[in-house]
Amino acid sequence: MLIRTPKAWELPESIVTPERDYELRPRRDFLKTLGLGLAGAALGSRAGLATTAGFPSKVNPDYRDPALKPTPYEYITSYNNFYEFGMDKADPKPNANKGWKTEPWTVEIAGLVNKPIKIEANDLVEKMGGVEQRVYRFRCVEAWSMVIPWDGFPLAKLVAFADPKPEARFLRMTTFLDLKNAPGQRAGNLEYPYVEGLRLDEANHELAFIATGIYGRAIPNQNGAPLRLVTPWKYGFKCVKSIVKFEFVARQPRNTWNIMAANEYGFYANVNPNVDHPRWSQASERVIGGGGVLGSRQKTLLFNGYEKQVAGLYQGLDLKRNY
Ligand SMILES: Nc1nc2c(c(=O)[nH]1)N[C@H]1C(S)=C(S)[C@@H](COP(=O)(O)O)O[C@H]1N2
Ligand SMILES: [Mo]
Repeated sequence: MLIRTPKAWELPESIVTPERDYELRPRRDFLKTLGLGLAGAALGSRAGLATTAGFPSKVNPDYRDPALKPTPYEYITSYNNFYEFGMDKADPKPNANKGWKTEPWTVEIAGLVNKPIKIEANDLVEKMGGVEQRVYRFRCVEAWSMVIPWDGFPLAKLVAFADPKPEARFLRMTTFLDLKNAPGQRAGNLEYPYVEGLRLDEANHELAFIATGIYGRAIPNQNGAPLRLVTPWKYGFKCVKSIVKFEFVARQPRNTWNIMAANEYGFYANVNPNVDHPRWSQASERVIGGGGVLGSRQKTLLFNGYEKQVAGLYQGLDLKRNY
């Protein structure tokens, strides 16, 4: 039997087990966060929170399944994957709030489009007609999940705004590069900048969303301020954070985790309980914040519960090969 030495950037197998993953330390803080609600909108302008345009957001009832119980705000904003700011779940919150500025923030729309533009994130939100709130399931490839009330706008609006040329078939999204403020980039724990991609029909799907907020407040730095992708039927690594560039391209782009380990992370990243990760099962998931500190477990659903909406995108595609 071959014994592999995991590389520094690889996800350790221990993170998919329900052991002592959710540290006991932040538990105290959860008690302080009850009753955010109404104060939310005003908090948007506080230091560390960016892209305040569009708030207060309005709930879109079409994307709010009453069966879903949102994960407490404190878990969503302190249990993070954002390797630019460190590899532990607790790293991004402190490290992304030590002087890294996410406002103002320039976003570039480029590539095969009729309307290339460089625009400030708040101005982009205004052009998109403000923000709405949707409650989505969130499933990380590491087999944990949350339910997140996102504020933002449909990605399809940005695509329409860009007015892609007929040759554009994919959308490539790139995160910032800032060696001074991002210790993970200095350490080179992944190849940077972080990039992700979608087919254009995926980008235009009604569920694909650009989040600028959580729970009605501007999105915190650690969650990908000022704007990040949300594709709820795909594994979390698809949801590229702190985007600086939307580039319309003709050919399928590479994505960061696929570059790091192509046999473990594909382009599609569709949530699929029937296709295991080479090193762990994807059949079930640990619910963060559910049932005590360690979370309860539940079965993982095909396309993360959005099969009815998205299965049509993948008709005829071998989901085992196209993981
Ligand atoms: N730029 C960037 N985007 C990223 C990541 C990252 O390390 N860098 N991690 C991804 C992974 S693996 C997950 S699970 C989600 C986590 O989002 P959250 O911290 O808001 O829950 O962000 C994704 N987007
Ligand atoms: Mo993830």
